[in-house]
Amino acid sequence: MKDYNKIISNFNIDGEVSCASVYGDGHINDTYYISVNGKRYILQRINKNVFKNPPQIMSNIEKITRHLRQKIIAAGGNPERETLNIIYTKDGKSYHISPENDYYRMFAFIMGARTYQTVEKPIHFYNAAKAFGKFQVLLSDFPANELYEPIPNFHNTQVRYENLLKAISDDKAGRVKDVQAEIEFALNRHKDTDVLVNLINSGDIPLRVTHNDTKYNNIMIDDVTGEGVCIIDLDTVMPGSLLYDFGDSIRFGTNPSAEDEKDLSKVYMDNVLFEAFVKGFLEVVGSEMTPAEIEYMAFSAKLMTYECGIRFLTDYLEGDVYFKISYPMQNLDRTRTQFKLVSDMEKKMDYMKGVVKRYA
Ligand code: ADP
Ligand code: GN1
Ligand code: MG
Repeated sequence: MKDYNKIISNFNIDGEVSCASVYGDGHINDTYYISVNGKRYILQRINKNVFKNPPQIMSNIEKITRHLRQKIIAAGGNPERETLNIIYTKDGKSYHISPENDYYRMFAFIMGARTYQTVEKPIHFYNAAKAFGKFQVLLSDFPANELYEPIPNFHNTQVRYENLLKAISDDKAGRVKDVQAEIEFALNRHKDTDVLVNLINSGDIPLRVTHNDTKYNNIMIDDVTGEGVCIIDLDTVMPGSLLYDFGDSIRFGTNPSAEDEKDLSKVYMDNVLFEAFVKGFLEVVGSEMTPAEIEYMAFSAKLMTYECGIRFLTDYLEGDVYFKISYPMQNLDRTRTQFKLVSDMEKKMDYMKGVVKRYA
């Protein structure tokens, strides 16, 4: 058990911890729910293996939340709920370094809302699409050159593919022999890795300031209204394609089962949820999107799912060094769900393109 009091004594809040527990289902940081003097907070230990330079990501988050806060106030919204609020340390920093050299940060807990691991109602997913779209619009005038790139090539699918090839040839964990079918699935789709990278390099698809990790458990859904209240997990906000955000939302949210579901018959892309998200997203950002962005929306859903599958497979082959796991084969189960979703989307690609066309 952590000495929460010792950690939080460095932050600008008074009182003793009355309740604390490990919290959430993120794959990266260690997250804790903390209650102090009746007020609730999120405490996080930043994953230093993933984020090599925590002060840089905190600098990004300070700037982004400041920008969002101003915009939310100007629009008459509630900045305490509609964006993350950093709790600063007593010496005015956005993070605290412990004697063990761990980086901790705190946020005000967003009340009256929650995250979900799967979509309970299509309307929630439609609302999430609008909120992710709004996030995009609010950051459209953010100066991208002020942001550090927390993880270079984060959604460069070519680089992700090269990392997979290296993991296969290194075979560090001796697992290559057990995953031939998954490797073959990934290699067979090699050509897809070039598509968005080439369109971005040629300037046909613009770089914007994007979230880059728009899974459904990175948005707080209001308990009463069902609206998407706040986009959280801002660690990977950096220049990227809007299609990364659209595609990753579809990858995670349209699957009615868990990301590590073992029964693959339960894993598919739900058409109703796809349509709900497309509708909401296009309603908010459609008018700002270029024709190429719209054209590649359906493809981006498949690509982001494929890329995520490649990342899980790479991590499995490297011995589970990146994503948190709670049992030994979890990264392989995650790989299989992603590849099942890719197959399903391949079958539904014409349908998906038709839906985009209908709402664009
Ligand atoms: P990770 O990077 O590991 O995914 P997140 O920042 O997404 O970590 O946080 C993990 C979970 O903690 C979220 O899915 C959400 O349920 C919860 N959470 C994070 N920030 C807040 C907040 N400010 N208020 C309430 N819950 C939060
Ligand atoms: C991680 O942190 P979390 O759980 O929201 C990962 C995403 C993956 C996702 C797969 C920084 O997101 O890129 O798509 O797992 N975040 C990072 O579920 O690598
Ligand atoms: Mg998260």
